Amino acid sequence: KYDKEWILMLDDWLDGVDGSTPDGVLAQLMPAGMKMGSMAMGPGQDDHSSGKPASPHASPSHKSSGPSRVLHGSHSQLLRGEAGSVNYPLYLANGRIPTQPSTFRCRPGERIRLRIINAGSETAFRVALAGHRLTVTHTDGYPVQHRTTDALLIGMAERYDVLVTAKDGVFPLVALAEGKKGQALAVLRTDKGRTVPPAGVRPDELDGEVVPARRLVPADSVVLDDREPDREMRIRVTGTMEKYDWGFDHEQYDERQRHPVRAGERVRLTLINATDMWHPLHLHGHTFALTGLDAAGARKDTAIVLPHRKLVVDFDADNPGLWMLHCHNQYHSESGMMTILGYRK
Ligand SMILES: [Cu+2]
Repeated sequence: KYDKEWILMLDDWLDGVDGSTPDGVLAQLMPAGMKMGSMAMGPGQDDHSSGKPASPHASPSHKSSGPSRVLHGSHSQLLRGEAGSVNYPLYLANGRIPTQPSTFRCRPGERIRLRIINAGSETAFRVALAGHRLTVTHTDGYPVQHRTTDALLIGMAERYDVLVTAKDGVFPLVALAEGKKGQALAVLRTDKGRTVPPAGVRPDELDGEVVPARRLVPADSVVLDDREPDREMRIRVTGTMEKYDWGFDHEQYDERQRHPVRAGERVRLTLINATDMWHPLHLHGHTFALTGLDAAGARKDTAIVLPHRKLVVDFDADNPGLWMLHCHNQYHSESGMMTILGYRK
């Protein structure tokens, strides 16, 4: 039970800042002379209704524009390597920059359900609320057994719900751009004063305990029942920052690709990260269970796989159709790290 709900939407932003565009930054990330024909989801390329494949040549909107946003040598201990390849001028919490943060007001002692969404394109956020511990109750919309933590690391498209009981005062909620320079800020306030935390404030909790998704235990109501897989699917996550050739099994996305399943099957999907970078991998249309050591793990639809590690998830094929499996690093997916799960008749 809770008294109030506080939704926190986190974002990384460059579109329109000093002439930058996401497509322009993608062009900066690609090695010179590389064609962009594998891109299928960009604006101006929605000519699929004509039956023609997307143009193999970069359209004018894909010319690099604005200053270089390419980030070299970022490092994150939590992400076991480079955190990202794009340096953002702005990190936002509920659409606001840190010098003009949004404020959530409540009374001391009230219990708040905080729903945190990483809507960014290329940034993991490490999130903490000064002076408070977080009680994690849900991830990606599915309940877990309550677990307290100081901070959470949230990949692109991941969602976490946490409970906090408000203390009395003014408390910065900081979303650190993990391994990058900058942060997003929002403020929890119970008093009537006018003080605003400085934009660069860094609560101690950010350097405290960070519970990863694999340590969460699903609530009894959503535990995936114990069942042997009918089908095992192994996919390698491939590509390098230098070539910017992100893909699965060394192939860039093609809309004819199919990873077949049949309705009714229990599927075990193993994603082997053969790259030097982490990826937030997302499956549409299903909610998988992380596989734990001796029991099914938390239910999720997006999960972080660290460099040279694997992510093993189980799901029930119970939603016939064609479903995207892709990296939720938008620049990775646009450069080819997408494929399709397809139900067989
Ligand atoms: Cu990726």
